[in-house]
Amino acid sequence: MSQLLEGKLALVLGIANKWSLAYSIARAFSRHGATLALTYLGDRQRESIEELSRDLDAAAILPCDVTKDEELEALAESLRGLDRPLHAVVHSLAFANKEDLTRPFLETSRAGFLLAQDVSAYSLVAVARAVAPLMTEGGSLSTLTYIGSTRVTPNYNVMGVAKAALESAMRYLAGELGPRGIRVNAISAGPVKTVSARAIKGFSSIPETIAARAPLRRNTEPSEVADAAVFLASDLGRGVTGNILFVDAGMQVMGF
Ligand code: IMJ
Repeated sequence: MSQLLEGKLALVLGIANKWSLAYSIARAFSRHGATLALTYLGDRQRESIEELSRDLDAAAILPCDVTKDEELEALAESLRGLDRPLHAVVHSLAFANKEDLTRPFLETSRAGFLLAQDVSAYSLVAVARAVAPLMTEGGSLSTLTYIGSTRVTPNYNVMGVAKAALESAMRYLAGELGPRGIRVNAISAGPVKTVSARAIKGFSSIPETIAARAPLRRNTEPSEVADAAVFLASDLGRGVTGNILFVDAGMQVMGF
């Protein structure tokens, strides 16, 4: 196995369970030699993330609610305590109220809109501000997005608007952090059966449609998303910033 991330410290936010894309990414990072710092949301997830990370080289498992500035500051402080530079960050989290992913978009409440923006888009800015000072040797910050940011996708609704903001924030951060050698990119993954996708009305018919229409005639595997994240975090990605890398079996190019 090539050790593309040998000697690097990587922070991965967004592991909720074994289906999480963040978990596939953490495993791939670990296989490629990275040391990990992982975050979880709330005490309920602490045990499951500890169990999931047993086989990984995790230097720290830390609580982090990205809507709370104090928790982001505490996260940065804990990472500073590891006394080594941070090289890679993966932001793989989103949230919208379930009702905003089922009712017509027109019915989106102000509070629901702001919640989706706060957790799913603003958090990239907040995380970047908290941890960029630790990335003293430069590095890579990657987030996860979805085609629903630019195309109308049934039920994606308020999340589509949040992903549009996330992608734009990614570009502005790339512009500002580039001079410090920090690259910022997004991976736009094809639909993957994670818990947060399966919770969606009508999701079960999507894999069949993708397999019939995507150029590769199949669905996206979590390991493919993880390998793209390794590329972006590694020196192989050194010339890439401000980009959206589609890992979607080619589905993005189809018009119909
Ligand atoms: C989510 C909603 C509607 C359609 C969707 C998705 N499709 C896919 C997703 C087609 C692939 C998954 N996705 C890309 C997401 O970003 C999911 C975000 C999400 C999911 C939930 C479910 C449970 C909940 N809140 C959520 N917030 C965000 O309560």
